[in-house]
Amino acid sequence: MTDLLELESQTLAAIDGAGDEAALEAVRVGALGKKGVISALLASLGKMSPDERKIQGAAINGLKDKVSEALAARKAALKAKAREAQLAAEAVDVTLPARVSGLETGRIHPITQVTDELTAIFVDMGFSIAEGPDIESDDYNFTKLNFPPSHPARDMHDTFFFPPDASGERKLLRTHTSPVQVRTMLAQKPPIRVVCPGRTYRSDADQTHTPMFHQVEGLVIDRTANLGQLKWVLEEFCKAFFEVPHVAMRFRPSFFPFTSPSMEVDIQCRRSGGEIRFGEGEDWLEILGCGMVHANVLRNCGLDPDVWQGYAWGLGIDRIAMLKYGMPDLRDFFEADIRWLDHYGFRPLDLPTLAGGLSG
Ligand code: 2U9
Repeated sequence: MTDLLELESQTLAAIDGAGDEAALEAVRVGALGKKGVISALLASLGKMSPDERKIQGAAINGLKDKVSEALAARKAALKAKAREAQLAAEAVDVTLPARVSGLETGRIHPITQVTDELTAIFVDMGFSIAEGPDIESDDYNFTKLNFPPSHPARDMHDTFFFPPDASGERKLLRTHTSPVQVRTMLAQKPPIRVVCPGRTYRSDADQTHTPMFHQVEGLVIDRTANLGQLKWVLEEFCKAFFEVPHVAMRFRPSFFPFTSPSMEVDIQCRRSGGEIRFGEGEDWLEILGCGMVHANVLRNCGLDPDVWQGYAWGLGIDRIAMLKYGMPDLRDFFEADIRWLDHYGFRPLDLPTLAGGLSG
């Protein structure tokens, strides 16, 4: 009997001391498993006399019941403790401030915004977008565009030339996006309706000029392309871009080697108190150049000028971005100053669409 009491207190103490479910299982196997101490005691009942079995049987079965109950209670307690620990480890502080996404803090550069606005307008009119390399040949940038060999734009002061390569060819940074239209005419059969936005380079730097700037040029080649169509395209463009129902435009005669006749285009505007309004008023503002594609350019690009006509235009993206959004100094565009971008930049998800209003 003393042995049973001793065994009971030892086993219950081991159950109490089991720190986790694995340790508790080890105690259960040691007591009630196939080779466990209490199982062995139960097995010994068969060898006892009936009287002794009656007494010992009650005592051993009583011990077995107590140990089983204690094991079940300890198991439930350990499970509850493990669950509590898991809940504590996985706790989330719902009072913490939410993380601000890049979509809230990032900004679209005004040049990107205005380029997207321009391309949305021309794509809506049925134009395709074409791009080409920034590093060009003298032939595509000048010769095919009817620049005479001595033209001042070829001069070292205006154009960034690379040193001659092994074959003696002197590559350059394109001074306009016109070589993209040359490439398009050489690669595609007319009719052509294409708009070419991109970076351009000239050695020039002041409040309204930077050595790298952006242009968008357009080209239409068709059998009956004419000045009336050019005028309509530019008027529709100006109304959509400046978001006004009417624009008065002035076409002044000008000269470019690649167009004939050539014109510079002004739109009417009103300046008051540092603000500028487009489409009305008493002032004129130059915004682009245009003309009919020169017969020599058509010929240089493989087209018969007796069959095909073309009109083209070009404008500085940086300049019209400054005008539309009131940014006074072009040099700030490329300073990468985050405070400037915060102020003049656009929200990433406010994409320009003609339906939704271009500038959001
Ligand atoms: C081809 C044929 C004709 C593109 C044209 C202009 C007029 C023009 C300037 C505007 C402001 C450049 O950024 S700026 O200084 N551009 O005035 N550009 S017509 O004419 C072309 C182009 C390619 C094959």
